[in-house]
Amino acid sequence: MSLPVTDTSATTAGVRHIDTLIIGSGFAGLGAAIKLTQAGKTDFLVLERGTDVGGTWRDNTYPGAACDVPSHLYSYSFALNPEWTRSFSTQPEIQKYIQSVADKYKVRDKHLFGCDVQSAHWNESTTRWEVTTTKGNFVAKVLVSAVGALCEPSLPDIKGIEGFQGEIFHSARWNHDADLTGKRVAVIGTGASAIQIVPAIGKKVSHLDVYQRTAPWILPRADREYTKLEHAAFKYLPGFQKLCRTGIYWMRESQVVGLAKAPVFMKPLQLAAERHLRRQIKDKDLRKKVTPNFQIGCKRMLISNNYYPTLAQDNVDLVTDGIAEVTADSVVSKDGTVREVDAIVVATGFHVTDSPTFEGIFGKDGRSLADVFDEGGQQGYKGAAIANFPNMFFLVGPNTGLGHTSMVFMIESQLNYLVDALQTLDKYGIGKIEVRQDAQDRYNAELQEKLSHSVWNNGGCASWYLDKHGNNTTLWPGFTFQFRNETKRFDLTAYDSVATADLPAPVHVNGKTPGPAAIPAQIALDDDKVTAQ
Ligand code: N01
Repeated sequence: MSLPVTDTSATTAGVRHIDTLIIGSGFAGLGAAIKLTQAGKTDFLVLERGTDVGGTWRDNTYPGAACDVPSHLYSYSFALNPEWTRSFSTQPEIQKYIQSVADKYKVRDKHLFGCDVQSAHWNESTTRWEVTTTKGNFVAKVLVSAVGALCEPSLPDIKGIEGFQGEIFHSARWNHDADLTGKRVAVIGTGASAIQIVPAIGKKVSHLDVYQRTAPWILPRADREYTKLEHAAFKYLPGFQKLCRTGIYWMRESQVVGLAKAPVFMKPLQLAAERHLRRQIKDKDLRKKVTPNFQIGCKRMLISNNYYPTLAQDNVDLVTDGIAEVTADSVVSKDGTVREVDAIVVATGFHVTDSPTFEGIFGKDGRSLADVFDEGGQQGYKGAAIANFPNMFFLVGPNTGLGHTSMVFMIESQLNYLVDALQTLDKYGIGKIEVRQDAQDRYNAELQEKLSHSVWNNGGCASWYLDKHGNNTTLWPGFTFQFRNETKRFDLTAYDSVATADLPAPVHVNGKTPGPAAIPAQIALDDDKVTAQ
């Protein structure tokens, strides 16, 4: 097993003991490594199944991959990048940025790459997480999940698809060895990934069939390269880049009113999308096919200037009849038409509310996270903790997703909360902490009440924002600055906590006996901290 250079964990009988284990090194896990280091913590490790940092931006290398949030906002506030070449960065540039941040903050040696976490079990008698990975076993006091929502590709359950003899791959697992030049290609799906892939390959393939189940709303993409003068200003004019970032932030934030509070205010955006469609597609039949049948914002709003024109190309067909089956060399639509293809690109999204990752994490009562979510829906507290899973914190947990702006902003809010939580455990010598079920229930009742007014719940669409119970367990129903305020400080009163000294069995961590036992009574009375009541 290869150990990181500065690994400080103790090993007993092949099991490594460590204070905090972080799973995943995308924006969230990498940010956690940086913030924990800055907070003076050294006894932690990031387990990453890939061979590099970057998460979804490392994995999604499909042609045309780019961000639909402007770069100046889609970056860490503590690591602004004056080098962005354009307003909406492409995947290679974002991945390069993430790598440069890992280098700048010198946290690569806190990572164990190529380490796939297979299971994590909470042991109530030792009050430790027992974690099994492809690179050995760990025992940790605190487990942090930073696995992200868009990491497990969701494959369509289509009759015969496993028997297809040509090239077939998911958008997030692009096969760069498969040359699509001059080939007949089918793209299944018309979500955020597909609408970038279709224009990127539309001219090089001989024929392209795009299989659409639901037409998405698409807005113009105000993308352009930055000028030399702008670059100089980002670099040398103090505060200029921050000012741009702030401007983008508030422009984006203004969409929350329509998305989350009063969907009627989405009308101007829908009119803009309708105008975009009319301008770019002249053919009446095609126009009809690509006109969505739900309110804008209900599903993720997409932005593209070249998707519609690609659909209008002679070598491209938009198929809306639904897929009946896939044979060895063709896709058969429900009207019986057989379309022969050499390759299929599966752009059907991700397991968001039913991620396989949840199946391997077992809480206090032995139930897996998948079982808990399956029964009650994906519920948590402030996206950071889940009842029955002590000493575990989440980054990009339930109801922290967004439909309008940068996830990095939400991640940084969660990092504030995480660091304050870990410091609170240290400060008061807490050995075990678990969010109270009543606090979590109250929190979720409030969330669902707010979401009941949103376009995501009322816009007339089916989306991955909603789970199988019909609850929206993915999105934050308000302004992101509200989330920032709610997560500024760790609110101990929403948790049941036990001092290390009061735990039933003596716990030995890395050869050290954990610190002070008394959790001051006034904590429970500190109104300032009672944000969940
Ligand atoms: O996935 P999706 P994605 N048969 O779930 C269709 C982020 N992202 O990878 O709408 C046929 O959105 C499905 O149809 P329907 C962003 O948050 C960001 O595109 O369910 N079709 C849909 O059209 C985004 O929301 C960026 O009826 C099937 C598509 O496949 C998230 O990632 C870029 C099907 C899936 O769309 C996911 O985006 C890319 C089936 N059996 C991604 N199953 C940017 O920043 C599903 N579909 C630009």
